[in-house]
Amino acid sequence: TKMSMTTKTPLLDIAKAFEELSGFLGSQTKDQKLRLDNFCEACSLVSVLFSCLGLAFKFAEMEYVAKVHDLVEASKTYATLENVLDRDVANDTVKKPGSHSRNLRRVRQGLDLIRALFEEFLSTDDYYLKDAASTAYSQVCAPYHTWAVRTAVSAGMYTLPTREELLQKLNETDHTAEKKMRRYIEASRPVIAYIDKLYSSRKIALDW
Ligand code: 1PZ
Repeated sequence: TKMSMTTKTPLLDIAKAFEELSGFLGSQTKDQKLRLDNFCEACSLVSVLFSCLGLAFKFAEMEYVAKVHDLVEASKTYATLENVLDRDVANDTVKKPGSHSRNLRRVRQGLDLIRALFEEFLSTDDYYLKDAASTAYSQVCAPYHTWAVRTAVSAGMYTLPTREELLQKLNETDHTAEKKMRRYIEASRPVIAYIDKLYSSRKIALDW
């Protein structure tokens, strides 16, 4: 209905938060930098999606939330994403397990996974989410995950809710979800590209 197009839902909050970030990046003058606390706020909203995925993805939720939490802690010391990278480059800890720059890279992969998942979701009307989720995962995350993690994820795919169940949990219909997912897909792209550039401009390859 017309009402639910504009009703406040988790998906709308997520789309809006990323539009704010991408809007900021688009309007950015030379010395404005993306603030880490603003970035973390948007990333935290994404966590609600996990509560819709069921117990099998509890581990993914804990992993994602822990990484975002680490960046929230870092935001008390580092004002911007650039500051985080610069510090880890200076200390040679960009890829060190648990470092802020490594956790930022992981969170970025989570954001990209959701983008890919929404794209898959919109390109089919399958009753089960397994194929959409598997395709998104294999494109975005699988290349960087260990065999053990990939195996656990592919087993978990069978336990995903159905399309209808997911929409219901998100308080959406196919119709109301579509526009919000598209908004996230568009808004997350420049944010993800911005993060990638933080690494590549410092000569850090993105193959991990
Ligand atoms: C209908 C929706 C279906 C979505 C299915 C998506 C399944 C994704 C499962 C991802 C499991 C990740 C498990 C752990 C990965 C870890 O190896 C790395 C370790 O990083 P390290 O500590 O070595 O630096 N952790 C991560 O990559 C953290 C982020 C993973 C979570 C991303 C998912 C976010 C999106 C979920 C969609 C709602």
